[in-house]
Amino acid sequence: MSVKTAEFIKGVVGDDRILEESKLQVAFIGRSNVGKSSVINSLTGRKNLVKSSSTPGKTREINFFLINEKIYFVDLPGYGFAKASFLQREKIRQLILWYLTSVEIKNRKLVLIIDAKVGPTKLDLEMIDILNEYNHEFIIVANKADKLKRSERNKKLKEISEKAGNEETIFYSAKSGEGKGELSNELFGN
Ligand SMILES: Nc1nc2c(ncn2[C@@H]2O[C@H](COP(=O)(O)OP(=O)(O)OP(=O)(O)O)[C@@H](O)[C@H]2O)c(=O)[nH]1
Ligand SMILES: [Mg+2]
Repeated sequence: MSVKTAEFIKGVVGDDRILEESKLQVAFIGRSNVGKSSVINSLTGRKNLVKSSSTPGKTREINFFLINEKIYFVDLPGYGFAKASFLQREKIRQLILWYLTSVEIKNRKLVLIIDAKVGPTKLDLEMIDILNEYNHEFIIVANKADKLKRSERNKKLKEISEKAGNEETIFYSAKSGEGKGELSNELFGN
């Protein structure tokens, strides 16, 4: 996909008319610090569209970015930020659940981002259970693939499909740009 325009629209923490719009929403879900914001930046070719940071747990809202005036990229807050209080974590969990179960959304695609080197964690597997429970199809993006040796890849892919089910998995690196074409093709057919 060639990105001509990309702009931040708003952060959402509850009911909002933006959910009901007919535009496609591509939502990025994943653990805190797994690289959701970085993946959005690399996919759109905008270095600073979304703030990424080495301090995890910064994103507390569901952030909507409008791409080419027709598709929303949705940056969800990360789950499992260890340093957050129980209440903060619970709030984020509820917000993610609310987005996933929102019936107003007409047209969406879900991208679950996991760490390529770490593989699916317990929390990732819980998220996969939730996605399956609500019959949501999703693509798995194994980000930070630059940390993997070529020789480790097949083993990792096997581990991911054994633990996470046979979802489509794409090795990705927001750092090197690996996987951009494949993910874009998977989402938009180009
Ligand atoms: N090596 C490597 N580092 C990455 C990659 N993607 C992201 N990072 C780093 O991982 C850290 C977290 O990235 P973010 O994009 O902020 O992660 P996030 O999932 O949006 O985090 P929260 O908003 O806190 O949930 C940053 O230090 C990034 O530079 C990647 O592909 N490779
Ligand atoms: Mg983020």
